[in-house]
Amino acid sequence: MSLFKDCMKIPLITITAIMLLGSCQGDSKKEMASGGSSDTSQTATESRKSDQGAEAIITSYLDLKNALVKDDDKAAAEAGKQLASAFKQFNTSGLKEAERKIFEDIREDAIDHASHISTNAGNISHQREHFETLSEDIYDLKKGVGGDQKLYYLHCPMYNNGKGANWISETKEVQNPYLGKSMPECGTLKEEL
Ligand SMILES: [Cu+2]
Repeated sequence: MSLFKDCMKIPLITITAIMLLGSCQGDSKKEMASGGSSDTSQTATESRKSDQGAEAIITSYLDLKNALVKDDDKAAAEAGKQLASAFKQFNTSGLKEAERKIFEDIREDAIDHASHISTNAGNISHQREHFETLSEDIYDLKKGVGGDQKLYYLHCPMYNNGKGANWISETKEVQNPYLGKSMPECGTLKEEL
């Protein structure tokens, strides 16, 4: 981690460090291809890269949410798999120190929930249990790490015997992922993100 911190100040070494770490070879090749760039454009590349990572996470989460809206456990499992891998592939080197800390706090938990969802086709109620906590992780991610996409934080008062639960949506219109087709319009807007 401290390696990353130092590298933020020295873009050239960032490239070397990423190559040495080996887990991001695709990205480093892209950087090499556009190499010889100034510090400014290097920084732009870094931040664009992390935006794309967050975008992949949000897109997979929304796919998962929409699968649950349709009571489609198989599509939910597939989206859960995509979501876990988006979290694994997220490159934190473009994040500020505080953002990276928030992300690292979320990552393991989110991968765990997404993985359970991916292995529980045929048990949509269990997928929804994991989706509830996962939604809080995505909320924290959106708040802490950002991303440009306009999102809505919605609340279902009825889920889990009236305990209630929240989710993130790309639309203001309520399409409930917890109750699915049985009560698609149950819910209220809590916050615009
Ligand atoms: Cu589970």
